[in-house]
Amino acid sequence: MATRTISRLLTVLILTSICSGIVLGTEARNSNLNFVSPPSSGEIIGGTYSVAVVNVSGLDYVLMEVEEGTSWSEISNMSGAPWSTSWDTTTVDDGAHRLRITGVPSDGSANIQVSTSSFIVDNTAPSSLTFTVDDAEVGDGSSIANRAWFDISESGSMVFRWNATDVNLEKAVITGVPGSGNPPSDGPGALLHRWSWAPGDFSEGLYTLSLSVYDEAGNIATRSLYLGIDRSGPTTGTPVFSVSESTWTDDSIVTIGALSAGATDNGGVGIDHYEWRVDDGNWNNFGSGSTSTLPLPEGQRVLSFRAVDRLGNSGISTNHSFWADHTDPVAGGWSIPEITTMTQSQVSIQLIATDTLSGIDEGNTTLRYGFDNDGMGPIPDITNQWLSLGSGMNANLPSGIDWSTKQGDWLGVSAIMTDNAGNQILSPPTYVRIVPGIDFHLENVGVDRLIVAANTGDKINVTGTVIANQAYTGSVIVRLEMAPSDRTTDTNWTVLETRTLAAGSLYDGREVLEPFEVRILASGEYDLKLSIDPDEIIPEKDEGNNEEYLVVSGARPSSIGAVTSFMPALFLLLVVSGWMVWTMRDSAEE
Ligand SMILES: [Ca+2]
Ligand SMILES: [Ca+2]
Ligand SMILES: [Ca+2]
Ligand SMILES: [Ca+2]
Repeated sequence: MATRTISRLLTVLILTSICSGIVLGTEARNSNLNFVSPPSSGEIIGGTYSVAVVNVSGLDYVLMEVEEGTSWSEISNMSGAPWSTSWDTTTVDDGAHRLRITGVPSDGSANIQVSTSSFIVDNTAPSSLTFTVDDAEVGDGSSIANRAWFDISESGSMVFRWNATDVNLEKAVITGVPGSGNPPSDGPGALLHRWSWAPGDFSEGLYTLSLSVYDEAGNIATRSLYLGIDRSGPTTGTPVFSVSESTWTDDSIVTIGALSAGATDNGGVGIDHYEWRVDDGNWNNFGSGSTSTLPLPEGQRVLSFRAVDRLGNSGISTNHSFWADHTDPVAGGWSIPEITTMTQSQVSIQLIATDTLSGIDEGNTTLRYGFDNDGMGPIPDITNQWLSLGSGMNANLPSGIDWSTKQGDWLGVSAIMTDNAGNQILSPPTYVRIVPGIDFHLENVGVDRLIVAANTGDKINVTGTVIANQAYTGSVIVRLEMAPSDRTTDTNWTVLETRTLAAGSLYDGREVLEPFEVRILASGEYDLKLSIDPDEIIPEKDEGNNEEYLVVSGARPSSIGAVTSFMPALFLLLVVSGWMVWTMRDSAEE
C-alpha cells in the first residue's frame, strides 16, 4: 500500500509539472478539470489514497469530497500546487463510494464539478483465520504448547488448510514450511484453501509456519501454525539399581530409579514412557520412569531399558547385566575315611556339594562335626552341638580326638553351605559309626576228606587259618560245631570243640589252626561251622566274616574208602558213587 501511495504521488507530481508547463504555455481551459487516475469503477481501495486533479488554471480552488450515503463530505480544499491530497479512506465506512471535485473559477463563472465512478473502500483485514494441518499425531499446531507433531518420513507429505472471512478475499501465502522452498500462493483467482506439500526433504525439527491472507485492498491478516517433526527416540537417564550389576545375588527383585533423571527427547515431542525387557524378550511398559521394582529372573540376564516418545519413537536401550541365583546349594555327600577305635592318623573329611548358577562359595561354607549316640537327629546328642571345623570344603578333624574311647559312637558331620549369590542352607547331617579297629576272619578252611565211614573211628581233619587285620595281643576263641544237613530249624548245633588261641598267638596277625578231628557216628550228611569269637566277646569291625561252613558225609563203613584228596574229577566221581551207595543203603534199610 505504501508503494502504491508513493507511485501515485510521483504520478501526480509529474503530471502537475507537465500541466503547469501547459498552463504557462497555453491558454488554460478550466472547464476540463479532472481527476488524475481516479479509482476505476468497482475498484477496491483502502488505506491512504492519493488523489490529484488536473486542468486547474483559472480556478481559485478545488474542493474534493467523498460520497457517504446520500451526502458528500469534504476531503480537501486545494488552492495551489501540487493540486493533490492523500485521502485517508478509513474516514469512511467500508463499501461503495464516489469522489467528487468542484472547481471554483476565479472569474466568477459557474463551478465545474466532476465525479468518479463508484468504487469500493475496504479497510477491514481478513478475519476468522484458520490455519491447520491434517493428520498430526500429537497436538493441533494452534500454539507452541500445542504443537502439531509428526513422525513423518523425509518423502512424506503434509496437507495445510486455511480459511478466512473477508468481503474481498484475494490470496493466501504460507512461509516457514518444513523442507525446501514454500508452496505457491493460493490465489489470486480461484482459492483452493489448501496446499499439499511434499518437498521430499522433511527434516526433523521445529517449524513455525506463517499464513498471510490478503484482501484486494491490500489488508493482511496473519496466523501461525506450530509444527514439529520427530523421528528419533529419546535417551534414558542413567538408572540406579538396588542390586549390583554383573555380580551374583540371591535377590529376586531389583529396584530401578533415576531412569528419567537426565532423560531427554533431544528437543523432540517429549518422552511418553519407558520400557524394559529381559534379554531379547518383549518390551514391557515401565511407566513414567519413577522408581519401580522388577522381578529378577534367575541366571545371567540382561535387563534393558529404553524411552519412548509421544510419537512412539523408541530410543537406544541401556543394557545392564544381572546375575541372580535363587537356588540353594545341594549336598552330594561326604568323603570320610573309615574311622576305627584304632585310628590315630589325621582324619580328613570332604564335603561334596554342587550349586546351580553361582557355584559354591567355599569361603563361606562351614563344616561342622559332633558325636552322637544313635546316628540320628539334627543335633549330635553327645557333644550336644555342632562344633565348627572352619570354612572350606575340606577339613581335618581335631587331632586331639581319642578314637579309642569312641567305639560304637557315631561321628556326625554337617555343613552350612553358601553359594556365591549368598544362598545358604544346612546340609542334612551325615553320621558314620566308629567301629572297632580289630577284625578276625578265617582263611583256607578245608577238610582232608569229604566222606568217612560212619562210626568207625575214621576222622576228618578240619584245617584253617585265623587272620587278624592287625597285631593282636589278646587271646581268641575258635569253635567247631556240627549239625545234620537235613536238620530242622530247631536242631541245635553240636559243639565239637572250643579252642582258645593263646594270648600273643595273633601278634603276627595269623595263626594256622591245629587240625580239628571230626568223627562221624552215623551215616549222613553234616554241616560243619568253624567260627572265631563265637560268643562275640571281642568287638570287631566286621562281625559277619567270623564263620566258615563245610559239608561232610558219613557213609556206611563197607561202602567207601578214604577220600585222599580234593580233586574235582575224583570228587565228582566219589560224590556220585556215594550218592548211589547212599540210595542203595536207604532202600535196603526201608
Ligand atoms: Ca477486507
Ligand atoms: Ca523423539
Ligand atoms: Ca545357587
Ligand atoms: Ca571279624
